[in-house]
Amino acid sequence: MPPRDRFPEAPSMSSYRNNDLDPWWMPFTDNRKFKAAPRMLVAAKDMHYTAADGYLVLDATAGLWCVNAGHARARIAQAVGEQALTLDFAPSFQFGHPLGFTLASRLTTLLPGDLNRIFFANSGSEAVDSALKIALAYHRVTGNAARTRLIGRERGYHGVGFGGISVGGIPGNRKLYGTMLGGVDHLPHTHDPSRAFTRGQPTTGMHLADALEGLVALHDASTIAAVIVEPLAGSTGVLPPPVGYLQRLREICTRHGILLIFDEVITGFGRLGTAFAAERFGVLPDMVAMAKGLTNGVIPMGAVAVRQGLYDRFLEASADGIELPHGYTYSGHPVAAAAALATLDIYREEALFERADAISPAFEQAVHGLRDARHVIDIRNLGLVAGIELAPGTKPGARGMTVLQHCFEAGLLVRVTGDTIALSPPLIIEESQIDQIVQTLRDVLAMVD
Ligand code: PXG
Ligand code: PLP
Repeated sequence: MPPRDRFPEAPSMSSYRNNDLDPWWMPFTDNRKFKAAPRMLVAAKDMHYTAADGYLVLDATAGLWCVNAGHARARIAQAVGEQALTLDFAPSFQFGHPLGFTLASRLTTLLPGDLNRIFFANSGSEAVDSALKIALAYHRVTGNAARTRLIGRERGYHGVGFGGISVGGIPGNRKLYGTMLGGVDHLPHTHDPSRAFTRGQPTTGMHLADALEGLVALHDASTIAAVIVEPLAGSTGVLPPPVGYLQRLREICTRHGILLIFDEVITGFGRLGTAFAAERFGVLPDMVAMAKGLTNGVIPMGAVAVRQGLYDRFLEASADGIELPHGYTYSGHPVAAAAALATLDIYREEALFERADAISPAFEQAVHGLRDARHVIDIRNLGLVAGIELAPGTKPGARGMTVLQHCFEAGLLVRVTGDTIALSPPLIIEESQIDQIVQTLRDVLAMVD
């Protein structure tokens, strides 16, 4: 990185002055504030973005938890370009193309157990909605039409479709949107503030899975279709699962004929040091939703992996005709499939999942070094993800946003969720860059109110 003033004036944005920023209604953004003082990114390579003023910004969040192999990888870019010139688009309703089948096969080799049937979508939200629909339809075609309830969890994030916000547990993402899906209930979240500064998985809290027995008692198992959880809750502040919790959920679901869906949109593709969290925790869910790292963020793509038995029941139930009336125009898009295959090649050849695992002790040690930094009230971590929770300032989230702004000016991209700083760097990160992240955060925390 070129030497630079750690806390310069906000970027001048001179090259953008004449642009009209109004038309783009930006997602999950305070549009008024952003457009008054835009944080503009114009280029990216490996571990860094280039801000509009030309200075480098170390990417501590892999974009939005998706650029696991680092930015602007030539191999992916070439695969995308070549595919767009070879077969730019092909319908996947009643037609196929080779790359879609190749990618589905490759994915099954990364997934545990018999999670070997792949349904393609274009984002995590679509993957989640697809998984929820498959769960409902599965019970219907197997003669359990009363199993229509879906169970999510408080502090869960499952994207922004109506299914995802219904099972999701973030009040702010739900309250503007009416009644959502009916018949949804939620498990309690697993965060325990009395366990602040726990390294890795908390050793207490497994019993929180038993709340599912309570919901079964309340609603009766015969009405419950599926439980969906993030193995590690990412968006709501990095909440690693208590030891034994996911195993317990699996046992209860199995006992009652309830499908278990892991939403691995963040935890998939090496974030926790294995291909999927299901492997790391040794728990086999019935479906896995994935997106983000699937294509290294280069082209949008999501997918649901389904255990073979579920798929087989659909085929048995429909002697002929379409067994699952569901799909997107861009399901299995050839250019996205090409991006995904090139991404998986990089993950394999550079052993990036193993690399994430190998570097995670140093990452844990470094981030927990911020324990005595100003405002810090908790630090949580697992694999290559960490949450650094700050005491709230004048109002919830305000201090988090101030930190994000100062970090950006100091050449560091972080993500904040409320007052928790979330770190999820590309898996190619070097130890010296981990040190830079921690030092910049320490400096910023010392100066913000
Ligand atoms: N499930 C999970 C577990 C996610 O983390 C989605 C579904 C939805 O994916 P799409 O591709 O539709 O956005 C996600 C997405 C953040 C942040 O900083 C997290 C996500 C997206 C944007 C920001 O917390 N996760
Ligand atoms: N709306 C209209 C009018 C459509 O014709 C379609 C698809 O054909 C959609 C929405 C759904 O779009 P997608 O398949 O890209 O999700």
